[in-house]
Amino acid sequence: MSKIKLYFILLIAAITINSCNKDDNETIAPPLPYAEQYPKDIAIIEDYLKANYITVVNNPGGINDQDVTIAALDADHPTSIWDQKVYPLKSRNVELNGIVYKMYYLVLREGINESPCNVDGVFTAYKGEYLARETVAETSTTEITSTLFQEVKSPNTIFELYSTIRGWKEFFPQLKYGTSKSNSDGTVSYNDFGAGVMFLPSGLGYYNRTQEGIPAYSPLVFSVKLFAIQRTDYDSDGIPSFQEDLDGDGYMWVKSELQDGATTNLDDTDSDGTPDFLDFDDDGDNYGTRGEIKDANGDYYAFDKIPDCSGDQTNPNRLKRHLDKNCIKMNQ
Ligand SMILES: [Ca+2]
Ligand SMILES: [Ca+2]
Ligand SMILES: [Ca+2]
Ligand SMILES: [Ca+2]
Repeated sequence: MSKIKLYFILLIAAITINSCNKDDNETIAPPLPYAEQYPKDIAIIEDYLKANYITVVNNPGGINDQDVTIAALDADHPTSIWDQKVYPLKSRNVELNGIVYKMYYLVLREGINESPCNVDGVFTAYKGEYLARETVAETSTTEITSTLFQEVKSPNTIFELYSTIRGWKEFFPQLKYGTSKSNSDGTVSYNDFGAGVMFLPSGLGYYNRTQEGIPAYSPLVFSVKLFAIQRTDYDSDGIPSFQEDLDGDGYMWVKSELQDGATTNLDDTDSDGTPDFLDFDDDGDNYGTRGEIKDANGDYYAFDKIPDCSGDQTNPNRLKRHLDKNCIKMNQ
């Protein structure tokens, strides 16, 4: 290749990169105030819940088991999601960006196995729709529309809740996974898995970020099936994240995400601002947790056999020694 040709190619590449940057800058508008957007979103969601009914497929072992259809009320289906009693409509309050968001959800079936914590991985089949309020031209009234952006499909990836939208982090710990069976044709059947539907204000979704097929500021409806979970260990200390959930509520947050006005993070042993699941030295004694959960032979204790400072391994209320900064570890 001649030098001139190469130079020309590099020049084109530089122009392309620069123009991409320019485009990116142009599409980034400052986010709308959360306090203005949230009331619109929650009104859309509540109107939607009152104007639509839900049907759920019950077909154990079938690929369509727990598939969800939501459609407008009619003479044959007069009971709204809001009013029906088959699947109690529940809600969680989520404090984020100065707003107390209300997240409605339905647990269609809880599942029979363990729940993921909010920083585990989930293997899920899901369907997604976004909601909008649109004006009907003839009557000048408004109606809520829902648009499918993800048809339900067999899962092929694990989503780490640590990096998903907030609504997923909040909802999945409410479900448990079920059982799985490999079939002779290479497929896998899932049974008794947890399934549910979450109704998310845009602030618990993508907010001002436009996603493929989803406009910015869209309230979202996800129906999900939880087939399997994957435990994580983000601080690589040998203790899975879900076992660093000290108050056992299924959720772990960094300080800025604490809920209900809490000023103390119950999942942060040494109160240094880094919760245990991200802290390689949970008790702040300058000895890494990983080294404190080994026995005299250098083998790791099973989690429920980690002793306290006296060596006790059975008292369920003992303070395990990696969480006790006054425990002298070098002699053990
Ligand atoms: Ca860990
Ligand atoms: Ca917790
Ligand atoms: Ca800490
Ligand atoms: Ca330590």
